[in-house]
Amino acid sequence: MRIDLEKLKKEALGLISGVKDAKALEDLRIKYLGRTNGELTKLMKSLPKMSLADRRKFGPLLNSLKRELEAALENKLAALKAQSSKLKASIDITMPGKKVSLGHLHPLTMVEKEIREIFTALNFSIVEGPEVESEYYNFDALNIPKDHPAREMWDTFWLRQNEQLTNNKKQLTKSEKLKVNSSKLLLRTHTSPVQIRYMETHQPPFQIIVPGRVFRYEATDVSHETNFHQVEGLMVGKDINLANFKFVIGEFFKRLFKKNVVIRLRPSYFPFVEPGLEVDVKCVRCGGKGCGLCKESGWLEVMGAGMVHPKVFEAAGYNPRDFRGFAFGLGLERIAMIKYNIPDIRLFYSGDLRFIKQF
Ligand code: YSA
Repeated sequence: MRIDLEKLKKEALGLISGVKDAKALEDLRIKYLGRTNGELTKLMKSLPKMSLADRRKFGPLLNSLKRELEAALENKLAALKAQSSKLKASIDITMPGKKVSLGHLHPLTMVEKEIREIFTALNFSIVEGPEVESEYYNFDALNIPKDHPAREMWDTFWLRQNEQLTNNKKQLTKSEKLKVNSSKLLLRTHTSPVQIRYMETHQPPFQIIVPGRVFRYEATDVSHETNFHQVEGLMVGKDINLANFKFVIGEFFKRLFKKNVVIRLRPSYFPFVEPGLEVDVKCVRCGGKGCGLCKESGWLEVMGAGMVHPKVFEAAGYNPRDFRGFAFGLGLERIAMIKYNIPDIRLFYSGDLRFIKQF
């Protein structure tokens, strides 16, 4: 009995002193001094069954252990309370909180989103196409024949010949074989191949835009990247003409730059349009007087465009006598640079947070 009491005392005092919170302390009180099942309580309850000699011996010992445990519990509770109020006092609730910086969209994503919204409001549908493209769609079907000097306008990243495509040739139809034969794979150099892909499977009238990533094997500088984005536009119907084009892009630029914009169309050459055009807008910063943004010219070059070439309609399976249409292609980075006054295209992909956080 003597040994048991010593062990109980040592164990209980050890546990009480190691306790970290009031709840655990209360659990210990119940474990040892709980009214029905407390370990010490049970020993005290067994006193009446003991012999007189044992009662005289153990009664005082049990009582003194009970007082000792009660005192230890009380002291520990006081210590825990003091500790928690000290902790509370060290939190200064008048201090300003830490600023949580929220993420946001990349400026290119913001401009692309805005362009999508504007054209959707003008009743255009949004279409996408593959980034790995065949030579057929990227060049041939767009009236850019092999070995034609015009092809040099688009410096190309070529991919290794796709063996699967050539192995499967036997199962292809005659017209599919024709495409595959001329189809080395490449990273598309512009979004124009989606014009052909869309017309192959849809009948006019329709109007679409095609936002997407394009790739060019060329040196980078302030206005050129090897990996950039374009937005293609295509509207085809029975009697679409350049006046329709002028209205649509006039409306587009007015909504994008949130002011009236003066547009200038200049003759240009792209093999997939006739006539071909270059579109300029009067400098949105200086209003045409000449500044750093427009390189003192008063005008900003914003897109290539034109009336769809009959050969492109033919390649897509249309009779060119039946339909007319306009097409255009703009560089997303260049538009974002004008809109946000960004001096160097390479900033978009620099990952520099000082740049990104400004938007
Ligand atoms: C023209 C007529 C159409 O009917 C339809 C589309 C086009 C556009 C044509 N497919 C094209 O790619 N023309 S382009 O070579 O002059 O590029 C279009 C736009 O992409 C340019 O006006 C420019 O804003 C942007 N761009 C071209 N090369 C770039 C570039 N942006 C960044 N880095 C480059 N390396």
